[in-house]
Amino acid sequence: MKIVRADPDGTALRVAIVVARFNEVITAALLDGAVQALAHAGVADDDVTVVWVPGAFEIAAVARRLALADTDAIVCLGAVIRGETAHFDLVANEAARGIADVTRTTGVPCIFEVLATDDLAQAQARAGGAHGNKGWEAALAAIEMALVLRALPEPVAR
Ligand code: INI
Repeated sequence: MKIVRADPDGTALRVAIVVARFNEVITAALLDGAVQALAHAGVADDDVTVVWVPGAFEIAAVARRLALADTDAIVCLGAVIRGETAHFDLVANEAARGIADVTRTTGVPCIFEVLATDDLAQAQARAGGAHGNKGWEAALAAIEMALVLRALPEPVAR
């Protein structure tokens, strides 16, 4: 039996973080958690690229560009907070779909950490509050996915 399970060792990995400015009070805290987790896991400071984009809707376009460059994994950070219009659903759904598409079409793992919450308090609880920091978790997931994919056999043409 072959079991593939990665240790959270980020040495020699290049990781990008794409972070939305919208709801920056939340996303900056997620970014903080992600950057700390990458350092904790051994990713060199020079191997981390942080790109700010206007909102969650724009994350996928930048993630795609980074995936086509020298990047082993991408952490996508945003916060979509429910308002009174359908904009919430449109932004949250398209961000999710766009980010998943980048992973599917490039093979570079993009970790989806766009919080979608009913209110600011729920977002704060997940950005360094009672529910921890989802940015930290996302960074560790990025390292794990990069290493798991690296440990698997190269794809063959079918
Ligand atoms: N962008 C977010 O990241 N979070 C939100 O909650 C949000 N809301 O609610 O509107 C939001 N909108 C902006 C959107 O991501 C785009 O930047 C904008 O529509 C321009 O394309």
